[in-house]
Amino acid sequence: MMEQSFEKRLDKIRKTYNKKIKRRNKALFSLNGWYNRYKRPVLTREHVPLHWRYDLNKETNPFLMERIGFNAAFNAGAIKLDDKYLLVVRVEGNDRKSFFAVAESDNGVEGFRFWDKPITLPQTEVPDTNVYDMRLTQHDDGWIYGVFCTERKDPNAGEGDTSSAIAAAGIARTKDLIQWERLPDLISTSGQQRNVVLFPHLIDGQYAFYTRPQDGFIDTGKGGGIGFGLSETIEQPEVKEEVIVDAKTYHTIYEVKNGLGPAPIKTSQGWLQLAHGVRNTAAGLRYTLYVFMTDLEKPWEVTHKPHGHFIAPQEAERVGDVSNVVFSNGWIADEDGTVYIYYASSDTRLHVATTTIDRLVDYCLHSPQDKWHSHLSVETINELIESNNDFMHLID
Ligand code: M1P
Repeated sequence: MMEQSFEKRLDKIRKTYNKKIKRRNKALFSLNGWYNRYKRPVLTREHVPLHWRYDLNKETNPFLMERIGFNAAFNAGAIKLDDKYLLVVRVEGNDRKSFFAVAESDNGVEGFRFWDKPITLPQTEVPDTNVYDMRLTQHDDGWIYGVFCTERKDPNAGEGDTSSAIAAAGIARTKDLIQWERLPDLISTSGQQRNVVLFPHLIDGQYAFYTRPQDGFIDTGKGGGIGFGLSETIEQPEVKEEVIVDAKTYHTIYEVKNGLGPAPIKTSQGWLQLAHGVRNTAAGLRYTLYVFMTDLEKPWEVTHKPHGHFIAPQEAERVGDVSNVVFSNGWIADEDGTVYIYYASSDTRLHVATTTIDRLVDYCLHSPQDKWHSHLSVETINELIESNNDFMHLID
């Protein structure tokens, strides 16, 4: 085989990379009117900068091979700072270790570029084996908090058990997404925690967390449901009591488990919430996203909850490392009311969907609720059909 010169290969790698990250994106027509999907993902593993992957020194890397491989760029926390759309992305190496890295765009739908280096996350006394799914909260106390899942091997795992793990909520805070201060992990009464989100305001002078209590690492067991609890301080975070905001429920899209996505968005009608629900199928777990609203004064009380999913994996989104999954832990509400929902598909790549606060509120207020039985779903459909009697000429 004729070896290609280092220079020729470098030229090709550089051009391929630049083409990838400069590609424009385009909103697609939306049949449901709830949001617009986009033609291309906003981030993939191919967006990982070349200097994280290649040793660019011809002397030490004469074949210009990748020295470090990256497997995926997905579930991202999101925030807008200084007019930039910033994502704290879960980047996963070929070594199966996830870490966080910031990617930036001028308009939120295209042109995302990773900052120069990944985030250096300070460690607690017991180092994290793996970290993922950071939720960002701009808190009234002036800090930006990142709450994420920290995973470590279960110290009680039996001999030969190399997969049992313990998941907990790790907490770090920053002012600029560059320097991070690590705080102790959240203590709670349930065995494990994932999908924990800090609420942006104090409640009764205490820090408030949405939680997801679970008995096991994958299985939520008796736990499960989106919970809510208060902690006296953030420096020694401890939630002594959790109330269930939204329980897992038989024969729904959140039958097996659910978890909150990003920190909620405040509207005049209530807090908009985005969450994922998980059900089981013969083909494995299926993750979809749903939207609901909680009370302005009591953000742990659900006021409106449309039935079923809001975003489900479709077409190419359905396939990836963990197929049939959409997951979101980041959204940005712009000053003009546009909402950018960053959702990942199949634990592989990250997409954007855009909508508005008005649409989301309308969706929550006017979509039917789940009535738990097929015949009652038919009743709901018939009500809509009846109300359309005078308007049938519009579609005939
Ligand atoms: O693989 C799907 C998702 O599984 C976990 O979410 P949950 O705790 O709700 O099951 C997380 O590992 C998440 O990152 C992942 O996308």
